[in-house]
Amino acid sequence: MGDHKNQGFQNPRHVVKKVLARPQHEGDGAIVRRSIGRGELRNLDPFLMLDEFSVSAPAGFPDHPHRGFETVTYMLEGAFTHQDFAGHEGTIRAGDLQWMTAGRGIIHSEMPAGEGENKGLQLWINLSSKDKMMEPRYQELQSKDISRVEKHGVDVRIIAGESFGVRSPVYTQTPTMYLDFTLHPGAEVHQHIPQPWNSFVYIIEGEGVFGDPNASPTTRHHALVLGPGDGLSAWNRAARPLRFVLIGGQPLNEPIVQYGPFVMNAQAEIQQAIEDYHYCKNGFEKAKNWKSQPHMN
Ligand code: FJE
Ligand code: FE
Repeated sequence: MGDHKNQGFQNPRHVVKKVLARPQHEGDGAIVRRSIGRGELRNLDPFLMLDEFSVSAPAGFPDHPHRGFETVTYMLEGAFTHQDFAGHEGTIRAGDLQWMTAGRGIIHSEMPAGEGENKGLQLWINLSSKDKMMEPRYQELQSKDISRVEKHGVDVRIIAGESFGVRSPVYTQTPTMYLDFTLHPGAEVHQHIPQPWNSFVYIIEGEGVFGDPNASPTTRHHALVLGPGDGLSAWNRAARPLRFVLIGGQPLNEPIVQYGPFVMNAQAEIQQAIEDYHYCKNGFEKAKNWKSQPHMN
């Protein structure tokens, strides 16, 4: 639960690792800043990847498959259009959310739809062995449908989980929290995080002090991995707004075998995924003769 009181935690979480997400090429001509999923931070159970993307047409992420995890796309600026092999299609804009549970299989395209730079965050959340082959599912929320709380210079958008007593309607197959905080100059926040969960912060804008009031400030494009404890405290001592996401999840504690867009528990299951994709079976049936429509720009 979010806490508006000026008090910390019995057992505050401290920053145990700081990673700068440097730009790298992905998809078709796209640039992403990867924090989780890069060499220094392979994964943070249950999280497999966090990319901050900034893409302008004609670059993008053309037709590609997924199996065994969820992709969560949260737009910061501009728009992105998705199309999948089951006929699901839509455009998400700044503040909108697409929570896609790929389960046994999705093939889709994700392409920029706005002029100029189209920016957002894409998080990959692993699914437990019992859920990896579930039916695919989408949860889409427009910006106006995402709950927001403003209190004492703190503005939080509740994408998943709960803050300040307000709960997101998003169902998280793997228990997850995802909060988008803006702290105005001078503001601070104390956010509860369930004890056994792994958690991290990713800074979008401004600079902030995290975990320990005496820590030095961290700027944008950095991920901060949090150690054990019952919550995170953050302070904005700068003259401009601080925006960051706080993401936490219950670890699965299962073996991870990843081959690009397929994430399973064993090598044999990866072989199976490659075969299923190749022969359009076990969840990839609709791949037969499917291609995304050309994009408007
Ligand atoms: C993918 C390479 C990729 N980060 N951020 C390999 F680029 C992708 C992929 C994405 C992606 C898509 C969006 Cl909209 C935003 C992203 C990687 O699509 F899935 C594999 N396997
Ligand atoms: Fe994708």
